Amino acid sequence: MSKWCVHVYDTVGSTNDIARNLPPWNAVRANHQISGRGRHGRSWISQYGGLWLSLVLPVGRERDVWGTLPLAMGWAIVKVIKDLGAHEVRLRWPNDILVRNVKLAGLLVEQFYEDAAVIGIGINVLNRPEQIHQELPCKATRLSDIVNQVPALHELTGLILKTTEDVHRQMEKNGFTAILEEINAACGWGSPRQAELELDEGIRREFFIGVNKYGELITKNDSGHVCYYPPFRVKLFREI
Ligand code: BT5
Repeated sequence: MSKWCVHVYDTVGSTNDIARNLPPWNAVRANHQISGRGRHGRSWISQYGGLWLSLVLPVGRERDVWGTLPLAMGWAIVKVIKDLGAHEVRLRWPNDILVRNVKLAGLLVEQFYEDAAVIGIGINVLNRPEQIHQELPCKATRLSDIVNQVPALHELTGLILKTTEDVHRQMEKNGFTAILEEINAACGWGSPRQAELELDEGIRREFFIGVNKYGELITKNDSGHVCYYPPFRVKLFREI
């Protein structure tokens, strides 16, 4: 039997702000968010027709979990979308889900308490974010453009809850390393590529190599030096 208790709203500010007051294994879904947010103060367009969902998950007290949780949960969403028949779905470190090179979904993982995480998941399903945001044409896509049969939002929610619960269990049992192996084996990152990293100290161009067991980005710079970046250090990660 599922552990989840789901609360459904029509309009909210951000589902993450409702979920932050709930204990683990509660989930909040809204049809519309007025102030949906992304990372580093960016906004997230959340019209009717998309899936705007926040899950409260229990986490152990080990520091490493925080770096790896967004990737593990991103991988859970990729699995759900692949199972719906979509091809070429992959992760872009640290929290994007892309179809080819355009963004289908994003995750915002926030920690309000030491032992619980709020996993905010935004998936474009029937909505067209590019109608609201002038920058997004060619950068965003939606589920209904890539699968033949789009599940109803409550069904999609059910699939996500089940898969995130499975991945969470797998993480508790075997740690993140096993999931990382699965991501790498299934080409979760796509092919090797050059990337641009926006850091507090400026922009760097480096070569994406992969992700380590702490969820840190591994890159190589022009002089062959290998660098490691935890997600909070990188404001923007662009593939070139
Ligand atoms: C993210 O941030 O990708 C995390 C998005 C998480 C949204 C969920 S919805 C449920 C929960 N409640 C919330 O308030 N948030 C979470 P980031 O990597 O910072 O990407 C933000 C950027 O993506 C924006 O600056 C835009 O360029 C672009 N963007 C905004 N809305 C989009 C959309 N609907 N589809 C595709 N791209 C979008």
